[in-house]
Amino acid sequence: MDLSILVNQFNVKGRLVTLVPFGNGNINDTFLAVFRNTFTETQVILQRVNRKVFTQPEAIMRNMHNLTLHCHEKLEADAKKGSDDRVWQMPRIVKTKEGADYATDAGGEVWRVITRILSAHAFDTAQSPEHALECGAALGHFHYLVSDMDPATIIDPLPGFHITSGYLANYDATLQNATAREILNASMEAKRLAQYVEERRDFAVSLERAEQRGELKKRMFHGDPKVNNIMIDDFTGKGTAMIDLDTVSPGLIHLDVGDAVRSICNPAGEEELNLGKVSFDENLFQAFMRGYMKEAGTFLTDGDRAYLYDAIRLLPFELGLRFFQDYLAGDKYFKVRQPGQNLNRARVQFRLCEAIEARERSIRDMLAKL
Ligand code: GN1
Ligand code: MG
Repeated sequence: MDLSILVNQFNVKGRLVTLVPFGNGNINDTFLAVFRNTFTETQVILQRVNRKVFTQPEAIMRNMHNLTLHCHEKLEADAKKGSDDRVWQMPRIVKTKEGADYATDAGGEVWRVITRILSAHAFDTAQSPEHALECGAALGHFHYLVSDMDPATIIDPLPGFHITSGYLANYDATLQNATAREILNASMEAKRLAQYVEERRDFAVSLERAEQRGELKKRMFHGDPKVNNIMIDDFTGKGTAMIDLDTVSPGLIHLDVGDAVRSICNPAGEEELNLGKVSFDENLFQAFMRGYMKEAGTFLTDGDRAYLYDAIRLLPFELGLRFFQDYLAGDKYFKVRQPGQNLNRARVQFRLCEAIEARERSIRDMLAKL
């Protein structure tokens, strides 16, 4: 179906004047739609929910409905109190003209429209320690927002998401396939990465084990708090909203901290080709953690703190493994613009994991001082 006909099914004031691809997401297809009337304009985000990844798109939309219901109420109550130094925001669902949360096209694809957070931007890499600090504050505030949400109102959006043992099993299963083995054996870099995985199998399950022993408890988490999912106010440089809310569900908040750190503290970003430029920037790390602790420090338990280093080391490993498995399986999960892109993404994450391992002492010291 033509996208302009589709977006016109939603309840937005004015006439559609622009509809263009938007952002750098690896999963959903995202567009910016601008509607204008005589006096002003409204900008909204149109998204096709990727059904190959989110096999129950209706559940995703139900979750978003319940999440925004909870958070908007809390945000507005806080705004009334006036104790914050800013207006924290969260996008809302724009309903169809029939009053539904999403539209389904003739091919069964699920489309939604959400509001765009205006006068704010997200970046693909951390711009400065100040930016990293604001990313930390935004994640911490998000954890505060969802901390009292009833987990029963959320349907698991992606069973097995962030269970590293599952990704290892998936990787092993992929390597049972002859084509995958051929891809692996065709490249020195791929073989080097396979060796890298072998050396870390035990460590990869350390958080799962701690959770099984009862040392760590699930709470509501974001699931994908990378730097380009954190909106920064254009006028103040302060964090204003977390976006990309599909994976919000009960999980270990460590994983959010680890995921944010792996994306914020590597100034080269996820697509760098030159591994010499991939690094773990301790200034950005320190700033991020300071911002995070300011908003969320009070609800971290001793157990949480004890496993923060492991989470920071784990997330780049896990994401590298996911990219690598997808490369070997023929790029079925993460969108690619060129062949070999998922292999390179894996190289970057494993390099970052190495940089973290090399700085273990100073990272642990820094965490102990928080
Ligand atoms: C995916 O869609 P996007 O780009 O925000 C992925 C994350 C990864 C990220 C890496 C549902 O997120 O887990 O960290 O790519 N999301 C899902 O860029 O798998
Ligand atoms: Mg995402």
